[in-house]
Amino acid sequence: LKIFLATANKHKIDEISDIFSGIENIEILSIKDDVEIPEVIEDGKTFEDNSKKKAVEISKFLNMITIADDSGLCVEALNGEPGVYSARYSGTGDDLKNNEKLIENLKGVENRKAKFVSVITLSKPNGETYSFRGEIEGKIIDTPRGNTGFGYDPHFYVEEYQKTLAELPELKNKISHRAKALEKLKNELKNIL
Ligand code: ITT
Repeated sequence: LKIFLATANKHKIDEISDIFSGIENIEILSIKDDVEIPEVIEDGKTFEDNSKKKAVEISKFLNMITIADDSGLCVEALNGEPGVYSARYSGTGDDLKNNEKLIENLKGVENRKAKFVSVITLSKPNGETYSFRGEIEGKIIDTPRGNTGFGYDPHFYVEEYQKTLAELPELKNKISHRAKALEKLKNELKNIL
């Protein structure tokens, strides 16, 4: 069975393919397989809304079972920002600029508590959807550490491992928000399909 992974973010494709590997009879396809997909406007107010929208629109377009991830960083002292606006927080899609803006906005702020959220939605071509949420807690550090992963990873410090997600290449796909959401989907996959 082929499942399409609807994302334009190559880092997500790598992570999700890795987490989802080794499931019998399932083959993951993405834009890396030269499938062209239209852009989906992410105008939802929640991760759930945007995740569903991406999965449903692409599933209908391709007439294929499709999964999508909508994710982001929620910082407690910033009232949950950047949240659903994480990808373009600085007004650009540039990770370094987004990180700069985050650290700027946290200047002098003591409370550094944050979480990553991922909502994974599987949609069937008839529009039936199944959504799963995963979260990981951490704190934002000013000086970036590590060079793996993407996005805000170098600033996201995980207390339990005393490292940022960008310093945990082996572990990230076991402990991340995305891994947790996908784990829930995996457990339900037989019932859903
Ligand atoms: P698609 O919509 O095409 O999937 P995108 O990158 O625009 O790609 P989102 O709208 O879901 O995806 O935005 C997610 C942003 O949240 C991402 O660009 C990062 O800035 C941040 N983010 C999400 N997961 C992350 C992770 O595991 N590590 C670091 N940053 C992450």
